[in-house]
Amino acid sequence: MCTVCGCSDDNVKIDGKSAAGNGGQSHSNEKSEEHHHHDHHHHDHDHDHDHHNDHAHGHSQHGHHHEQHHHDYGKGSAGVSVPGMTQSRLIQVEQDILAKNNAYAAANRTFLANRAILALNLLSSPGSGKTTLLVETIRKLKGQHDVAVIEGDQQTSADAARIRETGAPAVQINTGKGCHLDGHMVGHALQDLSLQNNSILFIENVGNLVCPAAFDLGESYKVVILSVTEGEDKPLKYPDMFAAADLVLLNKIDLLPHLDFQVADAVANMRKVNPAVKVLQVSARSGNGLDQWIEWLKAALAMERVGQAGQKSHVSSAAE
Ligand SMILES: Nc1nc2c(ncn2[C@@H]2O[C@H](COP(=O)(O)OP(=O)(O)OP(=O)(O)O)[C@@H](O)[C@H]2O)c(=O)[nH]1
Ligand SMILES: [Mg+2]
Repeated sequence: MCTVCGCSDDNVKIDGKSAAGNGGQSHSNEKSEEHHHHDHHHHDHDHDHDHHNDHAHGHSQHGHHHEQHHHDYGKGSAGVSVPGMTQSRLIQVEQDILAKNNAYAAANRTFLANRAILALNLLSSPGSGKTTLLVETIRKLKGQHDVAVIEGDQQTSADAARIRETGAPAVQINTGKGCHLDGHMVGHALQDLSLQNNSILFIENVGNLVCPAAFDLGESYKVVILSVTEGEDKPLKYPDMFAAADLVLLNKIDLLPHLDFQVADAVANMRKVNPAVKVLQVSARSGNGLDQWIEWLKAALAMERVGQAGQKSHVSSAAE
């Protein structure tokens, strides 16, 4: 969440052009305002008791009391800790940020639904294979479905360039210090793409297993990619991301013979935080499992078309 990571949208660029002055989505003011009060507030970690005592105790009596060195800064009601901010103020700031984001996301969702566009928010840690998977997916869909891509990264337009090589249109959003895409940025990018009705829009989020989970972009589904090199424990360590997933793609399965990664354990961990989540095993490198993913996409796209029909019968005006 932004209140923890300190990310800001001050330096957002869409296809290299500044997206500054972006209508109140920035929360940096709220943060800096808090910093002015820094000296006057006592932080209220009720769990943050005198750790020096714990330290001394652990070593003098038993030597290896590692559990006593566990400081849980997520135990407060806000689920996070920021020096100088009370838990209730933190909750208020987060609610304000997310309410603004949700309004932009809702507008995006209406825009997309009116065109029966299937929009997928692709989320993962850096390097788990989002862009590689997209390139291979676009190749497989070529001639069958229109595809467009919004690429999110802190810096560079390298991923948008990789997508454009396939012939699909792509817009690059650079988030600067920001660690996630938000509804406002995606709304701008939607205007820059000439999207076809009943097409597929892939939104590659910034590589990060934490912050992007909280930000609705107006997508139809969140697809989380976990690669087998990252370890089976990731769903337990980053539960918010896996809890938000509609589909998990377990990527790089071509590497399994070289690793001691246990697929069954990884899936069991995903189910602990998201009991109903669908999991597909794929390799963007070898192409293994990609046909199932393509089938999932086609089914979701068909649903989108039905959704549009259902919505149109209830909506009399074409207003957005
Ligand atoms: N062996 C193997 N390598 C893969 C696979 N998919 C991606 N890679 C490699 O993993 C590396 C990272 O892939 P990217 O597609 O750039 O990953 P990403 O998630 O888009 O990365 P960021 O955009 O930086 O977050 C590249 O070297 C890819 O070639 C796969 O299925 N198997
Ligand atoms: Mg990428």
